[in-house]
Amino acid sequence: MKIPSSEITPEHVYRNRRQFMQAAAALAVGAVAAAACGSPTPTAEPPAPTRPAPGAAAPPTAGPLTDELGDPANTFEEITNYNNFYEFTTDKQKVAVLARNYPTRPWTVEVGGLVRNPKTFAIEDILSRFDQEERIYRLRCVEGWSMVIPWLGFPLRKLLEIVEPTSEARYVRFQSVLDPQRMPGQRNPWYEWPYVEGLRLDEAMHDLTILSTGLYGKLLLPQNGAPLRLVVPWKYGFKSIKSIVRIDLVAEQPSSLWMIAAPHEYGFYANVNPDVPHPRWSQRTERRIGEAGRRPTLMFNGYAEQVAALYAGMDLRKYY
Ligand SMILES: Nc1nc2c(c(=O)[nH]1)N[C@H]1C(S)=C(S)[C@@H](COP(=O)(O)O)O[C@H]1N2
Ligand SMILES: [Mo]
Repeated sequence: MKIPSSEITPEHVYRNRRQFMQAAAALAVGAVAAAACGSPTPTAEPPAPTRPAPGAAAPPTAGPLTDELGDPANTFEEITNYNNFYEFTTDKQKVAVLARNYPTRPWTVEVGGLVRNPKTFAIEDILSRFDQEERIYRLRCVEGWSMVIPWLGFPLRKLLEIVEPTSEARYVRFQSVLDPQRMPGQRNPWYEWPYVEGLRLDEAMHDLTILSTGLYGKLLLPQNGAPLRLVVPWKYGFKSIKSIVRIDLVAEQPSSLWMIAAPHEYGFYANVNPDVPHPRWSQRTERRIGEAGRRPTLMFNGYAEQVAALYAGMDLRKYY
């Protein structure tokens, strides 16, 4: 299935159609999943956007596409052409091209470890089983840039509830695909592949923590971590691991790729915090992609009200 570029929804159309899309998202993604099931050819292309039937009443006009602070979403172009995905390259502007034909079908995600009900999910199963909601989140990279991204996804909690963590489970460990044949960056010996990340179980169960399958109402493109990636909006972007193939419930705090590569620079928590500098630069400000100048970085990336309680009593300079 090849979609001509004329089929890719221009953003202003997406913005106006958004309320309709929100209602239709679950259905639309479900339909795509069904189609992918019957199709022998894997495709890295996004599905055609769902349109109202010809002659149907125009969808209600949605407000501007902004986050809850009123800041506009970054453009689809920006979000899909400025990426960190070290499996391909460390050059943010070349990830999109190098990842373009990365096959994301067939794809399965094994969920196991300390659970009563280990399960392997096919991506089609994930797309049809969980209602896909839109979440407009800020993404703040530890390097000091940020974007506002309209993700499509579902709370990680819903998947974890299905596998039933046992009482010994304290952390969740996530693993990206290992594929050095197709991922040139994985031949770089500076990093311990595959990419691994982790969350404390209560962080993983928090409602803001989602598994994302799409953005701007379309399935994820490879550069954004298709077909399934984590999004934890109050943590630095590197926690939001892409192209997940394995999720384990574990008793001990997992070590991430970044903790192993540079332990004094990257800790397990990685909560966005303007008061805790990176050893090599300040975290007080950030550059919003598409904006001139810099803006102040917000505690927990602006989600303090929702998540500060998770860290009550912890010294955030020590648990960085
Ligand atoms: N597997 C994997 N996941 C990853 C990365 C990576 O290199 N490999 N980079 C991280 C970093 S540093 C950031 S800032 C975000 C960027 O996500 P985006 O390209 O979708 O904006 O992905 C994160 N997830
Ligand atoms: Mo990042």
